Amino acid sequence: MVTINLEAIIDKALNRNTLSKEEIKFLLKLSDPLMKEKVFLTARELRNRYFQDRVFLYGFIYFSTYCRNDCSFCYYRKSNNLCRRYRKTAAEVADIARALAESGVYLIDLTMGEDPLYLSDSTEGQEKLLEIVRMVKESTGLPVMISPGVVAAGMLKKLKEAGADWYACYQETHNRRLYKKLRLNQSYNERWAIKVYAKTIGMLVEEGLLVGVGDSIDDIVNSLMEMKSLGAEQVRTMTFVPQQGTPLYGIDAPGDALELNIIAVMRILFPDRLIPASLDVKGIFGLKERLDAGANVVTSLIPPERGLVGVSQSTLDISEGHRTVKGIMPALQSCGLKPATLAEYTKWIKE
Ligand code: SAM
Ligand code: MD0
Ligand code: SF4
Repeated sequence: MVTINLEAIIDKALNRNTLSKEEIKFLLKLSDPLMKEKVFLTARELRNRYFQDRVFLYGFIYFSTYCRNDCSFCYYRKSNNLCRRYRKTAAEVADIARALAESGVYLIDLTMGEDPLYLSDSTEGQEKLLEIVRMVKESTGLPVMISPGVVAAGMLKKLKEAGADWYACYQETHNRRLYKKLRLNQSYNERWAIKVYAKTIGMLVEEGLLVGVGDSIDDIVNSLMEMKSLGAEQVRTMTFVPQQGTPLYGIDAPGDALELNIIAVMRILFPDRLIPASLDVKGIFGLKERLDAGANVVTSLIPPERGLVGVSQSTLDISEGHRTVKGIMPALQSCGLKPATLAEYTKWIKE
């Protein structure tokens, strides 16, 4: 039997030697605080090697909460009557994006439910979506990420031409059986293929993993391998937050210890990639621990008083203005980190 030794794994990680699946599992399962701290310290050391003390800040605009899908974990699934739906106009979105840009973010994440208005075969609807991207690009000049769900290849190309640099579309799990229970009636292959296509047309891609929804440690290791094969520039994980009015509301809310271990393991496996610390899981309160685990992007910055919501935490910390550049500064400082400049960010995404 091979015994696994933490010091040896850390040594391998720092020297960028490939970890075995058993070693990755060992790290993911750690619960001893001292051992975990050693892993997080390693993650921070690797982050520092590639990014120094700089983090990237992303503004988040959930511009339409209409959706044709019924994902079992999501508050905005079409059959949930409890959620308030809205659709912002292109002018409103551009105005919010401008204000976000002025506040100091350097990427605008344009997220929507799979809104039939924009994703049906109608050219008119598609044109409206393209117009939003164009206007945001024009009014901010910033890198733009789109999170529209699965779109047709032709439409993705047009979205890129309209100004989208990034395509975010999370598989949630790479276990096909579990996927079926999460993304009900949605094709696994189609969701995967459109990300592979996005890479071929030169878009940057973000892949993501949802944890605490029936996934095993083996599933997580498998996901990390799949993420590697995709070559995503940004990789994320988020803990499942149970949502009222949805099928998975009743399951026990998972703690986020596993998410933190995964962030650290992602940093070890993908040291030079972007890894978000999302404000959408535990709000401002959860930021420091995610950064301390090795994340280097703060996502889900949402301006107050604009009638905007988050995804898994639809209201948490928004109206208080905590999910703003100003609101997160104390947490960044307490981690010894500072916002990068836009020039540093654009340099990174062009490399
Ligand atoms: N509708 C698009 C899609 O599904 O790809 C884009 C937005 S979707 C709301 C963005 C992501 O939020 C999902 O892929 C999922 O990972 C995450 N999410 C949604 N509901 C969540 C929940 N209850 N807990 C944690 N993450 C959640
Ligand atoms: C986030 N709430 O960054 C957002 C969302 C979609 N691209 C991102 C999940 O946490
Ligand atoms: Fe719709 Fe996205 Fe929610 Fe699924 S995760 S129900 S596609 S908004």
